[in-house]
Amino acid sequence: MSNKFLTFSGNFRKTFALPEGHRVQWFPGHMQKGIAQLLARLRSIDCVLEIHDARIPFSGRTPLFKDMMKMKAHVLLLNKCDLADLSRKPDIVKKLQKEGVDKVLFTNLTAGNSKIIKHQLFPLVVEAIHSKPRYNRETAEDYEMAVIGVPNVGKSTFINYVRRSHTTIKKKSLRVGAVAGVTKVLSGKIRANFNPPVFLMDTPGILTPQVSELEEGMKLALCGCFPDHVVGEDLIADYMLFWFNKNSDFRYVEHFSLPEPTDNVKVLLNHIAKENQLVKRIKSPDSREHQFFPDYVAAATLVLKQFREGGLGPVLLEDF
Ligand SMILES: Nc1nc2c(ncn2[C@@H]2O[C@H](COP(=O)(O)OP(=O)(O)OP(=O)(O)O)[C@@H](O)[C@H]2O)c(=O)[nH]1
Ligand SMILES: [Mg+2]
Repeated sequence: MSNKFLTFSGNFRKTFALPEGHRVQWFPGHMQKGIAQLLARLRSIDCVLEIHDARIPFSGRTPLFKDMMKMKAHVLLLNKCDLADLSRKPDIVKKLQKEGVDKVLFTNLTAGNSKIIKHQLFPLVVEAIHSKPRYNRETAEDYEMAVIGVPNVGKSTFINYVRRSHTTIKKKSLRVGAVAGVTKVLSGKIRANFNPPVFLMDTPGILTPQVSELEEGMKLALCGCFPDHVVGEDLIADYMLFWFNKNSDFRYVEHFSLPEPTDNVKVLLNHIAKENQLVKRIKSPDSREHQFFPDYVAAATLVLKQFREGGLGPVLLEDF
């Protein structure tokens, strides 16, 4: 954290609010369909492997997944650790345990070789499976897992990674992408290991139809779990600014070469638009001449890209 502004006595907002009429909500038809398909296949699944973003270990996990956790063996993978501040990892693990999540792994799927996936994943999954009744699958020798989670947390990347590193199968990789909603349908069984025999099933990212807590929704949006236009690029950038200021964390000032901290997102976006010559040309209806304005959406898109690529350093977007 940059110390230079630690004594800055700006009058920052204490709470975050959206302008009237704005909501953080995204529940397209493919999610509803995905839930129905997933529930229909649940009988043949031994374990749900939930992937979530390590920057928000407690926020935004869909209630449906918490219910599934009670019925099926469950392992939580907190992914994108390269972007997360994990200096309080033992506290995170403890809090998750209190919430009933006792099998957690921390992963970074951009690293070429994950020792955690190589050595810890399958033993933990097998342990989880044998700690719960398997009912109709009691005598099955293979293990079938559904990879579930909110959008854009790395579910498809994980399956590609495991298949590549644990098998010799040369098949086309699943489609992945840095935007929410790339996978829209459940996949078939994908072999992910020979011994023990493990099959994975990819699923579309699923959100709750109604996000009840505004900040929880904004954290998901900041981590890219919604398409940006659904919430608004400038509003997400505003939440980022709010969060940094609230935590007296002024890394953004240095990173974006601002003269000092600000609680006004327009100041930040104006500055970025100017520095990067991001302008919008609009024809005046009266004079029919072109007028030039800072392009706030383009500036906010740039801010979010840098945040999500880790340009501002690792973060943990939780208060606990
Ligand atoms: N920095 C970082 N990026 C990751 C990691 N794992 C996956 N990604 C990136 O995250 C983005 C989303 O990955 P996907 O695998 O498509 O995510 P998904 O959960 O399948 O997303 P949906 O299909 O939309 O639900 C891609 O740009 C990946 O390259 C990670 O550990 N660290
Ligand atoms: Mg996917």
